[in-house]
Amino acid sequence: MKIIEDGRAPNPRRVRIFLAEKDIDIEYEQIDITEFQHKTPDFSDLNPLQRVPVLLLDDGNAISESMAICRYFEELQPEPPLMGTGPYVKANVEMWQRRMELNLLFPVAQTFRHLHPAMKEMEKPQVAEWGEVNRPRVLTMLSLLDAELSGRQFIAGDEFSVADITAMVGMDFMKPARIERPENRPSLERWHNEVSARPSAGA
Ligand SMILES: N[C@@H](CCC(=O)N[C@@H](CS)C(=O)NCC(=O)O)C(=O)O
Repeated sequence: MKIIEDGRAPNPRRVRIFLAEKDIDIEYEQIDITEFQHKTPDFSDLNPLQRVPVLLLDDGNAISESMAICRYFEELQPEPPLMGTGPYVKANVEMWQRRMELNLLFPVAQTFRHLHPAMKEMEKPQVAEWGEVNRPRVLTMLSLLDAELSGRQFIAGDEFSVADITAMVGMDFMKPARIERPENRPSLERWHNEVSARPSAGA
């Protein structure tokens, strides 16, 4: 079993943090997406969408989509739970995870992909206007999060979860996306400092 990834990219980082939280050791194979190594026929057989990360199982099955990979390991090793336990908490974690993916990580990534010169070859066509549309969406989400986090420790409640992982990776990816961190968001800063101090954040 191994994970094929590019260690610089945000989605593989989500999976690495998830596995570090669970203390799961796994082989990683690095490919360079800037050299289009994810566009080869062999890689496309594993993931026809040509994206990293991909989890390759010993039986030859391949799983892509970061959350599907995380789900596989959550089922394999439920402790510590990162996707909740019981119907309400599981649904609440999923709700926040999806919000963080669709309303934070995605607009940060779109800003990066459509405005950063380094993405010119990978994102075709690069539509600068679409990049600019997404920048304020990030800031709107961060304001909402600041208000939410004034009332609880983590994104989905009192326990660290996969929603925190997606949110932290999204927020950290603002730097390469050249989106300035907003000032005067004390609860957001408190939360970001706390999750960044966990050993898994360096995975
Ligand atoms: N929804 C996918 C997104 C994966 C994704 O977009 N990966 C990026 C790296 S963070 C990638 O492979 N980019 C290559 C490309 O755009 O051609 C997931 O959650 O894993």
